[in-house]
Parts: sequence; structure tokens; C-alpha cells
Amino acid sequence: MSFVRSLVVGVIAVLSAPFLHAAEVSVDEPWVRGTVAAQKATGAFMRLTAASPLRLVGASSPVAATVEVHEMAMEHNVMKMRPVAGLDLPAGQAVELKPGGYHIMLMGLVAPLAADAQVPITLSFERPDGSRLTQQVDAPVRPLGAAAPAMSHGKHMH
Ligand SMILES: [Cu+2]
Repeated sequence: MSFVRSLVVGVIAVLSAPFLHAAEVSVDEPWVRGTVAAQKATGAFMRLTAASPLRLVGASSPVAATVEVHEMAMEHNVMKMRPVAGLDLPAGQAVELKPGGYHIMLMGLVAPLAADAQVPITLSFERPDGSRLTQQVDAPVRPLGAAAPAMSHGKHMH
């Protein structure tokens, strides 16, 4: 009887595991920098907080042929960006992906990203045991140089 019960509990734990994993990482304030006509690449930014240690190992999006995790780093006194194999997310600690720092690079854009669009991005994470999970994010597009024009135009809108 107790064997059957522990078997049932075990099966329930296995079945519910994917649903628990869906909330393993919270994604806050995702956004993508808007692009102009000939531009083929842009960055996606967000704040990631993992409940338990995870590693961001990749991403994909239908709007871009190639998606990579990038970092900004000084190389011979020049700020450059380069792909990284992964970005560690310590448990309970918010990790910021922002302009000038880590970001998700969308390359080979299939079309310009207009300011009101939503960009679907699938994030891939790896757990310490090597297993993977993915999470879907819808990131709104912010226009290039949004802050300054929005403020200067504000007075004329009403
Ligand atoms: Cu980049």
C-alpha cells in the first residue's frame, strides 16, 4: 500500500515538473530597440530573475535569422560586443540585460521593427544538472532614441 502511494506521489511529481519549471525564471520589462529600414540587427533587453540557479544559454525569434547572447567588453580600449556561451543567473538575484551590458542580439532581421510591434523571443536556460527549459517572452519595440523626442513633443500633444 505504501509502495503504491509513493509510486503515485512519484508519478505526480514527474508530471507536474514541467509546469513548475515554467515559473523558474521571471522576465521583467522586456523591450527591443526599434530599427530603421536598412538595419539588420538590434538588441533585446530585460531583467531576469531565476528562482534557482540557471544559465541563459541562447534565444530564438521569428523576426531574426540568428539570435545570440552578447556582452559588451573593452578590447584594446574599444568597447565591443561579442557572443557569450552563457549568462549565469544566481538564485533570487536580478540580472539586467541593458544597453552597454549584456543583451540579446537579434541579427538578420526579416523586416524593420516598428515602434508598436511585439517581438516574440524564446529564451533557453540550462539548469545545473544540464537539463534545459525554455520561456516565451513578448518584448515591445521601443523607438530609437525614444526618451528625448517623447519629452520634447509632449508639450504639443494636448
Ligand atoms: Cu550585440
